[in-house]
Amino acid sequence: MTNICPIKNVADLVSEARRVFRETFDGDNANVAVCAPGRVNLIGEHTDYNEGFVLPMALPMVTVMVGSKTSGQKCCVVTLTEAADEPRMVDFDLPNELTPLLRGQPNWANYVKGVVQHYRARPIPGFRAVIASSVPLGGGLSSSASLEVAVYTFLQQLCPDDGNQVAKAVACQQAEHTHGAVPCGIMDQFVSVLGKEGHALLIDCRSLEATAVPLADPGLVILITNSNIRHSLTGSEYPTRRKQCENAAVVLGKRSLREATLQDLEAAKDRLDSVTYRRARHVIEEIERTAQAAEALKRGDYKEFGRLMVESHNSLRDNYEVSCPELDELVSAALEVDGVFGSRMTGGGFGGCTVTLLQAFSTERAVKHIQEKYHGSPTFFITTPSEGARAFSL
Ligand code: GAF
Repeated sequence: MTNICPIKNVADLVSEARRVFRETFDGDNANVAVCAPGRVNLIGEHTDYNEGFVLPMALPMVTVMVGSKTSGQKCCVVTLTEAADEPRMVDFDLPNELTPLLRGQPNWANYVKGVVQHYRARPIPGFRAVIASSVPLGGGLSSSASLEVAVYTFLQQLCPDDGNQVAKAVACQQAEHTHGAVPCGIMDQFVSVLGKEGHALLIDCRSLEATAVPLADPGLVILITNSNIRHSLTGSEYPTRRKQCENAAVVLGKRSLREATLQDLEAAKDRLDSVTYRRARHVIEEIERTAQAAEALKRGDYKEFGRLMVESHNSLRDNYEVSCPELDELVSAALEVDGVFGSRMTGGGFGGCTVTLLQAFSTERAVKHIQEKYHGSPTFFITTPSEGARAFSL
C-alpha cells in the first residue's frame, strides 16, 4: 500500500530534535523532551465555539519540543518543520508586566510566544529549544494547537503550574486567539491535552467536561485523506462564521446556539436573513448529531455513525458552506467503496483533510479508488486514537 504515508515515530522525532539541539547549541544536551498530538475530528464541526459537542481523537502525529533552561531572560527556538521561506531560528526576551510578547515574524514563532505570554505560572526561565513535528502543516489536523500544547507542556517541565489540564487547554486557546489571530473554539487544544489512547473524546464545550468513548476495534480503520489543498483559518471566513452564529443566538434570545432548538429557529425564521438561518441550522443539527454519533459509537453501531458523518458533511457543504470541491470529491469517492461506513471533511474546512470510517479489509481498495477518482494528489494516513500531550525522561 505505497500511497499510505508512514507516520514518523515519536522517538525518532525526539532523537532528531536532540541531535539538532546539540549541533545548534555548541554540543550541549537538551534535558527536557515533550510532545503533543494533532487531532482529527470525527464529528461535531463548528460546534465548539457555540458551546456544543465535538467528538475528536488525538492522532499519532505529534509536535515534539526538546530543550533546556538557561540562566538569562532570553529564549532561542529552532524549528525543523517546513516553515515556508521563514527563518527557522528565533530569539526573544521573556515578557514582563510592562512588555508583553507581541506577534511578529516569523509566523510559526507566534504560537510559541503566545503560549509563553499566557503560561499560567511564573517566573518562566529563559530557554533554548528545538521543535520537530509529524503533523502536516495547514492540513486541518491542528498543527498549530499541537505546537501550542507542546510549548505549554515544555514550560511545565521548567516552571510547573498547578497541573489543571482544562486550564492548560484554555491558555493554549488564548494563545491562538491573541498570537495566531484565529478566534478558535476549544476543541483542538482540549483534545491535544486530554486525548486518550484507544478512545475518541466527547467534549461538552459548555461545561468543558469530556467522556472518553472507546474506539479501538481491529476490524475498523480511521483513514485520513489530505486533499493537499492548503487550509488556513486566518482569513475572514472563520471569524465571519463565528459572528453569524453569535448574531443568530442574539436574535433567538439565547446565550449560545447550544441553548436553541430547531423549533426556536423556525419560530425566528423571518427575523433572520437566509444565510444566518442556514448557519444556525447547521450548528443546532450538528450538536444533536454529535450526541447521537457518540451513542452509536458506544453501541458499536458504525453504520449509524457513518450515516451521521455523511449528514454532517452535507450540512457543512450546503448550510455552513465551509467545504470545497476537492473535499466533496474525496468524500463522494470514499462513499462509493464497499465497506466504507461514512466520510466527511474534518476541521475548519476550505481544504485540508477528510476522515473516513471503514472496515479494515476495504482499506487498500478505498485508497486506490479515492486516488483514481480525485483530480488532485491526495495523501493518506491510517490513524489510531492516541494519547494527549506527555513528557519524556531523557
Ligand atoms: C478549527 C478550530 F480551531 C476549532 O476550534 C473548530 O472550531 C474547528 O475549526 C471547526 O470545528 O479547527
